[in-house]
Amino acid sequence: YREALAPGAVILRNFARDRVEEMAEAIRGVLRRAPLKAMHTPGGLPMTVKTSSCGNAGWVSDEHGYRYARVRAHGASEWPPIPEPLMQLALAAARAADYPDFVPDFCLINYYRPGAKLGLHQDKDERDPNAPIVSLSLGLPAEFLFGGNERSDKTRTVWLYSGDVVVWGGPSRMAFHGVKPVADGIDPVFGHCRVNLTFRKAL
Ligand code: MD3
Ligand code: FE
Repeated sequence: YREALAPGAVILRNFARDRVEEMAEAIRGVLRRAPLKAMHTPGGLPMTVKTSSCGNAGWVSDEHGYRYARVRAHGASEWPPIPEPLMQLALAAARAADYPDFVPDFCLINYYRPGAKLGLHQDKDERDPNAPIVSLSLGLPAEFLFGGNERSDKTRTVWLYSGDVVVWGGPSRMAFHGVKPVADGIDPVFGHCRVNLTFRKAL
């Protein structure tokens, strides 16, 4: 089930297939404490993807730009810890993709209703550019776009299905990528939505 996608990037097809319901339960727990929000792009437009966070930071986007906001040292945090089943899955996936030392401190939850999409972008707000990103797709399938290190580089598309994991590191870590508008459908566990989790070393 291991597919090489690009140098440093590997798809682990169905890696979480037997744990989709367990993942759904863990995500519901996070969202009760940290509800989904539609962030705005730095240009002021609302994003069609809603987000929440867990771990030692929260991802924030507004008119000041994109950034990670740390968990406050004192008082209640807005962001719950990464649930243990999610953390274990991320560690196992990183190991399977030959990144045995990867330990994420943050997980971004992206929630797509049909029609939601993510424009072509790079993930470059994380402190350690050598750490990979582990991504888990759940719910409705999505057509994922990825290109090269320049926005103008040719892009390829790949379908990602519920339970698929992709690990992005090495020369692929700064590749441009995005998600085409999600088509409507019904997933047996997630219904009319797609959820993507990205585990990162953010701080
Ligand atoms: C390729 N999320 O949250 S995950 C994001 O499906 C994001 O919600 C997408 O891009 C989603 O930033 C894609 C796959 C992914 C994550 C990080 C990458 C692909 C990547 C970093 C570098 C190259
Ligand atoms: Fe991204």
